[in-house]
Amino acid sequence: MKILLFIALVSIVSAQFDDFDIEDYKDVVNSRNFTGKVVLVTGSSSGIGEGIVKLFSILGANVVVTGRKDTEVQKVAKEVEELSPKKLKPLQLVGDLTKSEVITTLIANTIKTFGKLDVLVNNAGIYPVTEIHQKDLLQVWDQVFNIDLRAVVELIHESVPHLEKTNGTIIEISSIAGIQPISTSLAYCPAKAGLDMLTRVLALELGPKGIRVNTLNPGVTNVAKVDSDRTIDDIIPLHRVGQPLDIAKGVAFLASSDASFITGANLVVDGGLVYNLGALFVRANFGDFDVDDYKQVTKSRNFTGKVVVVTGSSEGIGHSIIALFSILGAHVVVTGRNETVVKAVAKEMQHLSPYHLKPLEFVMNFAESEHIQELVVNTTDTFGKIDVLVNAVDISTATDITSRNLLKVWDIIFNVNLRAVVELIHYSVPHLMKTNGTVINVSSIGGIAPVAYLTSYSIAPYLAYAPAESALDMMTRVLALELGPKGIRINTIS
Ligand SMILES: *[C@@H]1O[C@H](CO)[C@@H](O)[C@H](O)[C@H]1NC(C)=O
Ligand SMILES: *[C@@H]1O[C@H](CO)[C@@H](O)[C@H](O)[C@H]1NC(C)=O
Ligand SMILES: *[C@@H]1O[C@H](CO)[C@@H](O)[C@H](O)[C@H]1NC(C)=O
Ligand SMILES: *[C@@H]1O[C@H](CO)[C@@H](O)[C@H](O)[C@H]1NC(C)=O
Ligand SMILES: *[C@@H]1O[C@H](CO)[C@@H](O)[C@H](O)[C@H]1NC(C)=O
Ligand SMILES: *[C@@H]1O[C@H](CO)[C@@H](O)[C@H](O)[C@H]1NC(C)=O
Ligand SMILES: CC(=O)N[C@H]1CO[C@H](CO)[C@@H](O)[C@@H]1O
Repeated sequence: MKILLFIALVSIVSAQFDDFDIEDYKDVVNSRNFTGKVVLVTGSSSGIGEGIVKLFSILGANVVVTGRKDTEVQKVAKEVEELSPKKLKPLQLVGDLTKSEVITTLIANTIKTFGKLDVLVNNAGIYPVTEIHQKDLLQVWDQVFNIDLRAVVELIHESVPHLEKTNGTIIEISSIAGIQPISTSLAYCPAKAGLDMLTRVLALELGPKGIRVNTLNPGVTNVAKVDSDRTIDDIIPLHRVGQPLDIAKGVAFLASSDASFITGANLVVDGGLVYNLGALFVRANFGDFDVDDYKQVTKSRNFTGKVVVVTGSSEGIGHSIIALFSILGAHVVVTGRNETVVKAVAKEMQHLSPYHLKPLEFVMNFAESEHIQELVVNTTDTFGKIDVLVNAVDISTATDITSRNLLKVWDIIFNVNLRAVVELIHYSVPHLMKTNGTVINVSSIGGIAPVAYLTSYSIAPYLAYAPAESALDMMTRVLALELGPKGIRINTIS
């Protein structure tokens, strides 16, 4: 019945629209001819970016070569010029994309030199090893998020007026690490998950403006031109690591007219590796539980003797969570920005507690590093330990790519909804290890599917919120790999 209805709908739809002209079919032969197009690729002085810019030059485009090292940019620019069928001279730009001036100059010079922009490829990125316990975690975290995500948003913000004029397209180079967590990539995986979600939110906002936005997720790619690692080759279903050309071909496809109906997509170019990462991990077999473990389940809702910290617990969801834990017998910590409210909630919790336990009151601003550290110190000073950490602070302001205060909203949301959470977990882990504790973060369905608020006639997308929540969900998965062996469970509720 359902199938019949579906077929009926399809035929009604196809009756209303004409198919493309036969000339459009014939044009597919020329779809990889980028003559007359202007293509900007960030981080194109080496590796994957170098491969992309070279391929576009061979396909006839005017290209922009960018990178942080002058000599590398010059070398690649020279090679690119030789590869161009018409020996087109590329524009060169050396600079650090985390600086706003560099981004402004990059776009201004591209328009000055070539008069327009057709294809923007955001490829520049870094992927240092990061784990929750490392001392310089927040410093590395900031670097990764600034380069891999924030600079991308800023560059797109500056490019949109130009891409609108050309029906241009944006391609983000992400990673399979944005889809599948890797235990030593605590910053990289969430940043890439955020990037993938950014693509989906932008597809909603920029589609009506004629701009397509897609993501390409490479797997293990050989950028150093050395013999690849046998073990990696073995677990990749196609039995070899990728080459920059494999990625460049995917980008050329997404940029071409062959992809004219594709937006908001993830194109995975990894030889099938993403589905086989599990082969990297060897799992031990555990015996069944004792029957007493089954009986313990009757007491599983009794939190007597447990210490529960809930951020943002003076209002909303956080307030409800802490009320339930108080009723279940736990010691709780009430946090919030407003002292009067924190005091009132603490009093209410004491009343709800079966033992009339007095909560710890903690007035704080979640964007302040010192407050986060002090929260952990004061909790352990007062109660001697932490068993459960619930992150329920949440800012969900809507914003969009053209908004003037975009980066201001972006920074607030990423600082409070994501960076502060990482920092709090960082300080809590030594204590949670002692109690086999658990971390729960309250995320949002906004981290799973892109969200747009529908006001009467226009949409106000969650351009910053959805990527931040998506990054948070991915951070949970990376931490689950790292903290599991330490006896700490971590989960997200969306
Ligand atoms: C690409 O298109 C240009 C003009 O649009 C044409 O001059 C050129 O011959 C084409 N190149 C190829 C390889 O078909
Ligand atoms: C962009 O696309 C629209 C709608 O398909 C079309 O009307 C317009 O001519 C295109 N503009 C350019 C510069 O190709
Ligand atoms: C919860 O456990 C504590 C001790 O572990 C016990 O004293 C208390 O009666 C239990 N509460 C309930 C409601 O079962
Ligand atoms: C704190 O909350 C109280 C009660 O809701 C309110 O009257 C007061 O204005 C708030 N203070 C600040 C600084 O927001
Ligand atoms: C944390 O504890 C210290 C020392 O007891 C105290 O001075 C400080 O006010 C507490 N911080 C907060 C935010 O309650
Ligand atoms: C934590 O879990 C380990 C392994 O299950 C166990 O040996 C240890 O006693 C537990 N520690 C606490 C404090 O519950
Ligand atoms: C600080 C924090 O709690 N971060 C995330 C988890 O919970 C909130 C509430 O839904 C999320 O939106 C936050 O981003």
